[in-house]
Amino acid sequence: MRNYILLFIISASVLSCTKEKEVIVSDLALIPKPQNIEIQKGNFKFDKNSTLYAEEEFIIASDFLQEYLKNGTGFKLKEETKNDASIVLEKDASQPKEGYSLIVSKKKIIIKASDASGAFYAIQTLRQLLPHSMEGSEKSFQFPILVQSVSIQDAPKFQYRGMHLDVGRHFFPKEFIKKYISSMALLKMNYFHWHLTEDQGWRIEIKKYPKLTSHAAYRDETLVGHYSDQPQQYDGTRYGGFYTQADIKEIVAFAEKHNVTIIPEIEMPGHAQAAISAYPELGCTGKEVPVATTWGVFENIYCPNEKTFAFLEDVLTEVIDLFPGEFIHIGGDEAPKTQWKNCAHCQKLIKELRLTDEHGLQSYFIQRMEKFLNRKGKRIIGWDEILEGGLAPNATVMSWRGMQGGIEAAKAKHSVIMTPTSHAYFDYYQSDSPSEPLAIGGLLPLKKVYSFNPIPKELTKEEATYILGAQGNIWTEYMKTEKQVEYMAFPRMLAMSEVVWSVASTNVEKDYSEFLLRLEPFLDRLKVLDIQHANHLYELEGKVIKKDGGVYYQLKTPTKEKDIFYQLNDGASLKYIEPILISESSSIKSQVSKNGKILNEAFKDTLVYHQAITGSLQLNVSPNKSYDAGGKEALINGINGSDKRYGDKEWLGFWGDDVEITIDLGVSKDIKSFKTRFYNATGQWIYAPREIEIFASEDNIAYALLKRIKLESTERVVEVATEIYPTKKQYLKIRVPNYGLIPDGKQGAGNKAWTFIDEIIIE
Ligand code: TNX
Repeated sequence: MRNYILLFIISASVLSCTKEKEVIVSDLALIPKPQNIEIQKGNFKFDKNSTLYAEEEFIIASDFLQEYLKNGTGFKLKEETKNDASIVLEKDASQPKEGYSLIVSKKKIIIKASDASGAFYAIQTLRQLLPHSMEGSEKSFQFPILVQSVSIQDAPKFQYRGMHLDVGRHFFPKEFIKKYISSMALLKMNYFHWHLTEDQGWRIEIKKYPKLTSHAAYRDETLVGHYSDQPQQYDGTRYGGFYTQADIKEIVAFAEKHNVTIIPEIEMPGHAQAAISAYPELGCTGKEVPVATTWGVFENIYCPNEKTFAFLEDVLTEVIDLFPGEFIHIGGDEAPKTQWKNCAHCQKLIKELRLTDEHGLQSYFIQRMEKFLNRKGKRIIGWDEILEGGLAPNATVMSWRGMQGGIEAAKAKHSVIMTPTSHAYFDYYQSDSPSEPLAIGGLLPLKKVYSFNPIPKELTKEEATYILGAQGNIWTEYMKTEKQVEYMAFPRMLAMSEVVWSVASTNVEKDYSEFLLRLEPFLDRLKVLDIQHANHLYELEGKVIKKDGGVYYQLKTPTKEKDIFYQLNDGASLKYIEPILISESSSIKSQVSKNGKILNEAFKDTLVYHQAITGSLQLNVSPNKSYDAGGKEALINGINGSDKRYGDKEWLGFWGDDVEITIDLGVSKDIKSFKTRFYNATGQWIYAPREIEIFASEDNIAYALLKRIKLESTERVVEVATEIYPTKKQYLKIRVPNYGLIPDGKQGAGNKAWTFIDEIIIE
């Protein structure tokens, strides 16, 4: 049961005498949404006579408020006794961990918290109740400010509310890191996962190993365009940068004042080519290698020899001194074992330690580093590959290849942070629009982030307590500038803040549109903060629905109070009122407007009215839950998926399964041709099948093979189109065997490949 009020409307009778505008919760535009809000009548008048009392323990909260007011208004609150102050931050041991109560009344603003985090978050809520124009630093804001009277009781859902940033692929200066951390604080997020070392650059000064910064922090040049563009081209420009230990201390102190803990990541044993480039003895071949200039997974990984362990212990000793937080991330992902397989020392070690294989050796590597870090009072986090070959005893697992790693780890009573590619990879596209800037691939629209539930159904209540929370990841292969990072981070980070803070949604459709009501005004706050953000709020969603044997096209726009206009087959522009009946192949163009003003680019959809559209379909396995947004019917709804993004609701994704699709056309029909499409994105582990088979039947029992088609194309979208010797049948069966395990040398080698299937067109 939700114990907060969604849309609390002040009673009409009160309003009619005061003529005040109705205030509803969404007007307050608070993100993440507090657990419980009750709006009261009236306002608190905030002016130069307002005074402050704050308990000593709440110094980060009171300092933040004073600093904030000084920037926005040029004014600081005078301190007063608890009784006389108009803004009071007091200790109340009955408040939940990191939670608070905030009561704004005509006379006072009273904040109660049991810990410093709670008090800090109360101030962030108060900040969001103040006009967004105060976020500016012109000191020009005019008093008095009327703050809405309200009573808020709030606490986070998860203790881990994270954002990640990869500074290895592209380097971002100190000031930007601070800006990123301060936007996390505004959203009550508390862990900044700082990915500091990569194949393409080492970014943290280590005094004992100066070549890590003089050499490993720079690459000769960088790939231009997308990794899959052929031929590959490079910019010929040296690129790099790093943080000095002084920079890091400054950032850590800044983060502390924003109630954010930094988790540094020092990758091992993979993603280590830059370090090996500086110190070739850390690799198994001893050969010189360049700092990587392209993206992907590299075979030059640390060799598990004593030199490497001494190096890593030295590095981590300096890292520990810089970062006071409990966690150190040691990576553990994407470490191809080719060199370990061919290295005499590694093979000897496997025998000596009685390990089964190279995975066991990786596990030995991580466990040894864990022991070292545990002795120093630190806990390790690793990507979910650290499950392979045996999990280090106290490790926390970051589940990125879906939720499965997290499920396994939680069942084994290990702490888990959920950050699956399907819902947490903010380097994926956020819209299907052709005008989106180049990104790595995939599709992760805002709504999908919002719909994320970090607690998988597979876990019992007890097991679920091991899920510490979730995190949004920003990998920066395709983000060269600060503005680009912000564009990818916002507004998805706002949705993620709600996933980890607020009560989980039980009705995504309803709650998402309420979230958008708060998001629209919140974007003005981001603007004043000079934070770039994407805006796809006015994009239309088209959906085919089938009713009483008819096919209809439904249009939806997620925000309220908008009109939709559409043109069917370039006909007259009509206002959209209800789903449109479709009886032939059609094109539909639509646009959103508010008060006559058009808000978005025209959205175009094409519907192929084919033989199977009125039929039904069965699958032998369900598509993966992360890629089944359109339901199985999406395969015969007349609409093709995007050419560029496999994550839309038209593509169905299957992980490792052999798929069998049975289509019932309803009655026997003349079948003359068959068309479908598969996706290839090896960087995302997606492979078109090697062959498919098409069968037909009249009774759904005896099937005859119509065609076996070999697929060899490596194009992003593999089109299958084949004529069929005309045959009159009611049922079709399509067999799509999975590609198999991902071959060596490719990203995700050894894992199961994904299969993505688009519309099946029968004519
Ligand atoms: C996989 S997530 C990676 C990163 C890439 C990212 C791109 C993870 C542990 N490894 O190295 O940047 O995909 O989406």
